[in-house]
Amino acid sequence: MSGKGAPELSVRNCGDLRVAVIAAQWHEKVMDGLVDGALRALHELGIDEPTLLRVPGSFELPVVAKVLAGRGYDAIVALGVVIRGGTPHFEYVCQGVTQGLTQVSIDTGVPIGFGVLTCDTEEQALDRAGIEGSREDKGHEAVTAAVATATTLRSVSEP
Ligand code: DLZ
Repeated sequence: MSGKGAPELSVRNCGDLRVAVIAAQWHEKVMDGLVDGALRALHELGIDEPTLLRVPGSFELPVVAKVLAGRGYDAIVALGVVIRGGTPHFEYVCQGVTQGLTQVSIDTGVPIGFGVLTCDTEEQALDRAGIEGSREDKGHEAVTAAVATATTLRSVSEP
């Protein structure tokens, strides 16, 4: 199951990479699907002992990503679900987590798979959670993208 428009990435020789998955806890059913998809993708890639850490909400993902990026991980995968409510909080959480993860990745040079769903409804999120009936599997996609990027970076030798 690959998302509409998402490339079929071929990633090889990555079983020795150190990968951490950080998962928020809001919207449990969707999160369970994202975490399962991420762990399945890692297993398919031969990465069988990833670190899995939970944080309260998506807003807490960047700080943990930053600390892990400084501890030798080759790739990090951030998973979360933010669903629009009746207040501007949605925009602030989405902006904080997106900008935070982007900044951490660029500042540290560690690729971060962006598996944070930002949806108007729970139905939209479930459709992307990689569970039965979903059309997309964003946890799986985020792992593949992060690991593919880490292998690309590893292939570029230092001058
Ligand atoms: C506060 C909040 C709200 C309203 N909605 C979500 C959400 O849909 N998804 C999510 O992951 N987290 C949400 N949070 C919690 C914030 O991410 C954060 O954990 C709190 O503001 C505490 O810092």
